[in-house]
Amino acid sequence: MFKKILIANRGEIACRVIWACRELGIKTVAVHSEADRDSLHVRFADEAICIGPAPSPKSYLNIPQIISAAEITNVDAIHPGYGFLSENAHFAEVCRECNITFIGPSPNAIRMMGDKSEAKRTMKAAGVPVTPGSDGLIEYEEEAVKEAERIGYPVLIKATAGGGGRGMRIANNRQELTSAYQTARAEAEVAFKNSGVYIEKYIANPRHIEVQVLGDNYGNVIHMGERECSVQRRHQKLIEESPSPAVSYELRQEMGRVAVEACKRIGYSNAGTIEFLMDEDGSFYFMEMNTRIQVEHPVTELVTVSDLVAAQIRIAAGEKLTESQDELMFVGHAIECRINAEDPVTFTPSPGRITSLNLPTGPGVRVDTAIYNGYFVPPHYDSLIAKVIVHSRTRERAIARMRRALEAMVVEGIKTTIPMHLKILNDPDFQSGNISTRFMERFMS
Ligand code: MV4
Repeated sequence: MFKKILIANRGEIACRVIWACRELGIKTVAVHSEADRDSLHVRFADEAICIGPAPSPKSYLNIPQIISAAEITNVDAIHPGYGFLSENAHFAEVCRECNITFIGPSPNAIRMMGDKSEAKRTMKAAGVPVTPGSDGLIEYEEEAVKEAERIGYPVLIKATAGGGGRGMRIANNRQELTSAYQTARAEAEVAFKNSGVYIEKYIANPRHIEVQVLGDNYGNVIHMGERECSVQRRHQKLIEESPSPAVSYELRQEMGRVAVEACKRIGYSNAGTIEFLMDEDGSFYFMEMNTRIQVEHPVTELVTVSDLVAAQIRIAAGEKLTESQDELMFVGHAIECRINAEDPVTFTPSPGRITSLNLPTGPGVRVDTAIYNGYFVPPHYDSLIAKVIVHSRTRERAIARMRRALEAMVVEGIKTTIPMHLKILNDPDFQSGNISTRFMERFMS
């Protein structure tokens, strides 16, 4: 097992990784920007090193600085958390060259899944259902026209270097296709310096459902069920839950089976997430694969009684998966609300000092956070300040528990999205599980 790990991240996920390391008896090294001197991850780590000024390109994305910190402190491994360098294949390669274990999948797996068109082709070849569309990149407009006619309008042009909703253009007919294709290409070139695009059938009102997978270095892969992530705004998830109210036992078996089969075929190791679009008729299609631990991993941890971060570390250290698919149990229902330092109506960021704080506790309530009373929420980073996660026997009870928890939560001095969450929890469509990726559009109007 590793003796010492460097955490190349900040905020709640850096703390989450430190907790896992402490339980495993592993020493920790925090890295931080000048704006994060007073952060909890710095205080709770055994050692801390300042790696640069507040802007992330100069600190949390600064590979030479992070590698230097790792060499000075003589760590065995680096945990990248989510965001920042977590899906940077080059960084994973640099770690390998420096004899530091990158806690995540191989550089090749990261690179392959980072190219959305290649990821889709790989998944299709591995037997995963994919949205009808082009088999690879579309090089000419005539090709786009031909494909669109074959699959039928409306179609979506997607940037292969995109993902997470960036670089997509819809075309409802032949007239719209020309500009959709040209704009998508031009935008992709500017945004990603890669103009590659592919085309697929547009699914009008889908759910976002993702399957958690875990693979070790010996070819063993298990799935840990699905997460329903349809409640989002501008591709930022707001609420996630497990199980999905739209997924039956049989559908879970089927989605899990294809996810595991695909990971075995590509030799995937460590934690990963396969994202699906689910149609109103229950058919599901591969969308993207995330090769990192995700923000919403706690809902899976609660329903499977597991520790995904500890599992990531054990796998990276060369241990075998300890549980087989048959041994894994799913218990009850978990919901996560992401609490952001934002105006709950306009969603504009609200950094500043926290002048009063009460975090919810009690049966079935977990809070993943790095804030404390008197903490200054810096303006330089993502506005996520806490994740409130509840667990109960049923979805209905989990919703009641979340409402109770959020009503007891006090964060003064900054605006937060707590009032928005309470409103969603009271919505009849949310309560009946009648949600899709368009839920927030309806909800806001
Ligand atoms: C789609 C789609 C409909 N049809 N693909 C958005 C994020 C990126 N990963 C892919 N996305 C979508 N792809 C087809 N063929 C609709 C979306 C989409 C979406 C997906 C998941 C969650 C929220 C979303 C919001 C708008 C659009």
